[in-house]
Amino acid sequence: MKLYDLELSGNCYKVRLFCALNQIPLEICPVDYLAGEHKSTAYLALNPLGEIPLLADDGFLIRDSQAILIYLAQKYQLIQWWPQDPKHQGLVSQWLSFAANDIARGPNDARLHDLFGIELDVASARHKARSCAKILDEHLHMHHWLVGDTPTLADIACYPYMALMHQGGVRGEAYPHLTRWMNEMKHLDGFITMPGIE
Ligand SMILES: N[C@@H](CCC(=O)N[C@@H](CS)C(=O)NCC(=O)O)C(=O)O
Repeated sequence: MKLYDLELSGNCYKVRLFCALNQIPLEICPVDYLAGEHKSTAYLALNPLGEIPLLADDGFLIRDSQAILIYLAQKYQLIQWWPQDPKHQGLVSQWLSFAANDIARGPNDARLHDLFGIELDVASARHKARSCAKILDEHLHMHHWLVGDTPTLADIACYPYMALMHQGGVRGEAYPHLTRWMNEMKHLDGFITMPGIE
């Protein structure tokens, strides 16, 4: 399986982390982001959205980090990560959506502005980042993992950009339960890191 990847991308890191935690072999195919390779005709033929990550599995192409996580969990029957009962699966999906929407427009956007110089409303992004941190902190005050008693795809999808939030000018210290959870993620067997996550 080939992952079209950028080392500095938290979305790509979600896939790399999940594969590392589950010993899923992955061929990393670095995309030259600065040169705009993800907008080249050849790449757009693979992913018309011009985004990474993209997973290629024996001719089957799938984009979007959340969708890739579900595909891998289902393919390898890692049902502890992607519970099959409706309520737990619904709750995991709820956090996958939170990662793809709220976290993307909050800590992810603030980091894009500060680290990569992308022009956007950074005050709004930081405000949304703090809101994400507060929501997660309150949830993790009452729950050890985001859903159920063990880590799931919900934790994998939400973790990277929360752990990178400081690169968008929002510190995590004010959120003790979020900090506890982020530390526990680092202690999972097989955990790998990425630049920006100490
Ligand atoms: N919802 C997608 C978002 C992917 C995404 O925005 N990727 C960024 C890199 S982290 C990208 O390729 N941006 C290029 C662009 O939007 O033009 C996911 O979760 O994978």
